[in-house]
Amino acid sequence: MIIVRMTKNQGLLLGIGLTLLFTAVALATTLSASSDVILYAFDQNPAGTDEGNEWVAIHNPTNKSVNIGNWTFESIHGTTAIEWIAEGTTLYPGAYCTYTPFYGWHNNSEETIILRNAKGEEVDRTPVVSDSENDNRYWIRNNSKWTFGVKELEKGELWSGYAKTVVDGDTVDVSFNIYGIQRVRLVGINTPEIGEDGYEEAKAFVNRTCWGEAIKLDVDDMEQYDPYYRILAVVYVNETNLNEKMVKESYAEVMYIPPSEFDSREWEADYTPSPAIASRATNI
Ligand SMILES: [Ca+2]
Ligand SMILES: [Ca+2]
Ligand SMILES: [Ca+2]
Ligand SMILES: [Ca+2]
Repeated sequence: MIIVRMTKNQGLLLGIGLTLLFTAVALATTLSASSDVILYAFDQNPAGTDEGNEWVAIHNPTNKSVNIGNWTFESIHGTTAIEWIAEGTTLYPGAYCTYTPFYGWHNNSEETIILRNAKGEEVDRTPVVSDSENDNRYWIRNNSKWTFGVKELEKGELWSGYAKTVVDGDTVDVSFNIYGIQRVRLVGINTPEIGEDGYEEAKAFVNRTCWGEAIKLDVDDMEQYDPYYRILAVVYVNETNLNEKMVKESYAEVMYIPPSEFDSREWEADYTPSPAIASRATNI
């Protein structure tokens, strides 16, 4: 099953299906077989529950499309050994593809992923690595070396994904095409913690608004990650700034922590900029 863009109903299929997200996918036309596709990144211990959130990303760094139909991923130590890529799947030049089964398939210690082509020949394999950190950090290939951490994201971009799981009123697990599933903290706001008044309401509102929806992320270019390695971003659902809406509808309070690309104080209805800020604004 290939899901490029999901509606809410299709989102329900998440629990029973496999998910493939592509930057570029099409049925095969004239394709060359190639073994230049590489394993790019994977998270064997994603933030929170591992089942359904462990991901592996592959990349086609060449200038030729590659038919990756019937290719397989093999995890050496995980409970599930082999998974197939759907027939007729093409990885365009420069494209990335993330693969996320709905069950656990990566051990957190001493795991290896092997990529094989349709003939069963090994195309690439990761080193044997462990991840005891229950957060967004993952193993990623930098040139020929694998390193552990998070990647600095290209600035000024809007990132497309879909909201896979709403963790609470200000935290959402988002599925990306390049970096798998990432925990995203809605920047500039704060919602009640579990057990506090308003917690359920805020979480339910985010669930209603964006669960299973295609969303866009405007990552905070002044501070891309918080201390827990969550991506700091404004979430857009159908062009609406969800962070701002949470404040306007009283589900969240403003929590402005500079440096930040976004001054969330402006989202409050009664916000008036100080004279100094106002005069600076007119000079821009
Ligand atoms: Ca985990
Ligand atoms: Ca991790
Ligand atoms: Ca795991
Ligand atoms: Ca930005």
